[in-house]
Amino acid sequence: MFKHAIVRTPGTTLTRGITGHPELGAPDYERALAQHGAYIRALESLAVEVAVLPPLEEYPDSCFVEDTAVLGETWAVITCPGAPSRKGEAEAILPAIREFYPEARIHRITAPGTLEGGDVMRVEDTFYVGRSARTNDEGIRRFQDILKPYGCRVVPVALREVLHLKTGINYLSGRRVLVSGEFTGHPDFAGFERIPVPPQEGYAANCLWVNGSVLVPAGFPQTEGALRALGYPVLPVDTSEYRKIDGGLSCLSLRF
Ligand code: CIR
Repeated sequence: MFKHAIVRTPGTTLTRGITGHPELGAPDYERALAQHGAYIRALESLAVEVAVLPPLEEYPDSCFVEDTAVLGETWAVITCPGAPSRKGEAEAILPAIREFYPEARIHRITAPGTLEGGDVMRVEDTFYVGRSARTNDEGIRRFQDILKPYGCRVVPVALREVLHLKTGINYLSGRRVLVSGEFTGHPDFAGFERIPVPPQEGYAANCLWVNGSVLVPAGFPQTEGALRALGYPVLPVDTSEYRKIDGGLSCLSLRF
């Protein structure tokens, strides 16, 4: 169960967020704000208390708070984002983390290590970590050292196509994962029940399991139908403006 979430309101500079898909155009700020509000309400409807942080105009991608920390029940890890323009976001999330965790349980990934939370997928006490353009071996090693005393296991996963691990695979519950592209047949996840999203709905692999329900990006009927058929209550949430800068449902919050 998640009791809390932390989100950050996007700033107007969101329109300059990093993107691998410039052909989609820049996000519409007003629409992005409205979508952010609806996202918060969806989490609240699932009994999650949401802490909303103020915009950080100097960091265009700072609404994607998931990348700045990894949060367990009793510990927190502040990451070291691999994207140069996002490095300062890690320091900026600290005050919010201190509201929930004692200093001795707040750990840090430091340079030359890099790690972004979008590369970390938790399955109970195992943390799968994508080795990506944003997360390097040193970052994964450091993450492993931090988590070991807490009895958690870290499994590195090499990525080929996606930005972050959770761009292409997300844990639902009951050893079930939603997968797209390279994860459809990935050997590291052979022990899971894999729910494939069709190639034209690849973006919807980034769904978010929250307290028994699943938030699904709006506009992906086959994925939505597959989840409903599995018995999950489904909440469609429109993330069209975040998609333009490679963001999805999970990136927009830290949940714990
Ligand atoms: C970036 O490239 O860093 C942002 N435009 C998107 C971050 C998405 N975050 C995530 O998947 N966890």
